[in-house]
Amino acid sequence: MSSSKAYLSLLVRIFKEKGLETIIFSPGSRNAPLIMAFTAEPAIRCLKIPDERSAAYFALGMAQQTGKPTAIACTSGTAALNYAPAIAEAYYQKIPLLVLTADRTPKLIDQGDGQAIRQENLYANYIKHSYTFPSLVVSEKELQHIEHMTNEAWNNSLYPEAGPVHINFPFPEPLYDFAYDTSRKVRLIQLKETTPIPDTDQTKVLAKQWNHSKRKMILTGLLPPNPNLEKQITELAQDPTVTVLTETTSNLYIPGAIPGIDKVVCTFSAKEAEIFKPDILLTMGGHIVSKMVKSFLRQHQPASHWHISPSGQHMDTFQCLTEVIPASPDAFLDGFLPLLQPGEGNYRSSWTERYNRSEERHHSFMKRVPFSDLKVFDMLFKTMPVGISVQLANSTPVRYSQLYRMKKWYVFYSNRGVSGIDGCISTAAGAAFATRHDTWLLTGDLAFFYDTNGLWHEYLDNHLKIVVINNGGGGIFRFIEGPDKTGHLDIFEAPHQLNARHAAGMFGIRYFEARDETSLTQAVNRLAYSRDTAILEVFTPREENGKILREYFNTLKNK
Ligand SMILES: Cc1ncc(C[n+]2csc(CCOP(=O)(O)OP(=O)(O)O)c2C)c(N)n1
Ligand SMILES: [Mg+2]
Repeated sequence: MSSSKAYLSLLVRIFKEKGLETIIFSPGSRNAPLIMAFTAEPAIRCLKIPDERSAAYFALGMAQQTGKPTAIACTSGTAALNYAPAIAEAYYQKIPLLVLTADRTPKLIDQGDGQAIRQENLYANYIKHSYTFPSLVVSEKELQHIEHMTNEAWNNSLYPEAGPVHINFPFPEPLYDFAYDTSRKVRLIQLKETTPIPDTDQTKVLAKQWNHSKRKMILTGLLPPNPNLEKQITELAQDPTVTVLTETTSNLYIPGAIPGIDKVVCTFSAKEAEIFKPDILLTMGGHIVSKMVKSFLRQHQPASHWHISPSGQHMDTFQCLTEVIPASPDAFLDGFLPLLQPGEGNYRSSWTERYNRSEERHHSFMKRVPFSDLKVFDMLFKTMPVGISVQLANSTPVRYSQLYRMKKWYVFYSNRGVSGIDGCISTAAGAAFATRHDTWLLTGDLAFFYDTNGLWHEYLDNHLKIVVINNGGGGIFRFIEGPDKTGHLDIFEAPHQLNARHAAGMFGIRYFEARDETSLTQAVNRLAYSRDTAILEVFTPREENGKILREYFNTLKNK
């Protein structure tokens, strides 16, 4: 192998063989060897996004949709630090990313060299695995070690559950002397994915307990669409002693299930909460959005909480975990369902009745609610085109979405791993780019302005549509208890007079705006038919939204 970095040919070829399709570069000099190595391999698509924070979220959006690792590569220094937010989100949302950071050689760290920080294990607290490659790779033994680490890095990004893996490359100068070398046969280390089979004895014990209980609750978190799981839970929901609570981001449409959890839980008095709490709680999927159901189940803890986790993660969200089921939900329910006997009781109907009461009040409230965030989301979920993917930005968009019974033809995604408002546009852009499928991002204004760099690249196309609900600041802080009692609401809300028109202009994106029901109906249509990426900005009354939402919940609560 000719140059000191020729070993990079091995890395590229192993990743290619493993199935890497896309790598996203951010500009720099130290990462030149990586740029030259990957661009020499025609099978791998090389993209470029200047802002590392945005590039990492874009890669996350792609991997969120493909289920395959997307690679990102940057230069040394703060460039690498800017990957951190998306890496943390990928870690907690279990999305595969290959994070490649170029670095100075060890002798230059803390010695006054530019762009030099301690990058070894830089993302320690939210990375599945971190490798630092040697600065110099010449011997056969060293090459075999590179092969081993490269294979392991790929496999670790997917098994037993997906997540981000980091490789740090201390590159000595010269940086531009790379030549792609395909002479050497590459060694691949296969890791055969096995679906963990639940222990039948454990399943029998659980089924016995389940059959004896009169109050069982299934609560689903963040999940990609899964028709098989939907069928299994629909069967479970036939049992009158079982209530099924789903979230919009669970993408499960189950007859008889409760899709608007907050609309029911907000109505419970302390005494009622004890009646509505389950004896057994069965959870599956990722993070739960509803703050109300979290506080309800933490205060009124079930005797048993079973969590299904393929990697055996002890996610104790309600501080009453009693069982971890190390399997995929499908595999566990396959063995569990045949052992069940339907019970007798009114647990399910007590929840359904309360839900139906709230639904009635919801619809009558919607008929008289003035133009506001609540009304805008109601109209959007009734008029957005069929079959689109919906990316929900954090803060109120993902929360408002929980208040509506969704149509089966929408698929929902949201960065609920760490719930940051800092990468919502970039993630949606990556998802639209990877799928070439109509993707609508519903975002607040602060989240929009925070990530306008998510528009700063050449991979925007007509599949991406952005709806900005501009309520003049962090509207959520006008609804939750606390901020308005501090006397410093402005620090929480960060009010502003900005609009998205100029950002759209800067990036050459079509722009529509709406300020009432009529203009919103027209604008949603124009957005849907726009042949290019487009932004619809909807202005709502800053000081009214929080009051209206509080009045909405009070209406549901009233005896
Ligand atoms: C990176 C990051 N910084 C701060 C927060 C805290 N935070 C949560 S919601 C929110 C306000 C978001 O405002 P906007 O996007 O306008 O949504 P709205 O509340 O108005 O719906 C903030 C600042 C966060 N989640 N992520
Ligand atoms: Mg806002």
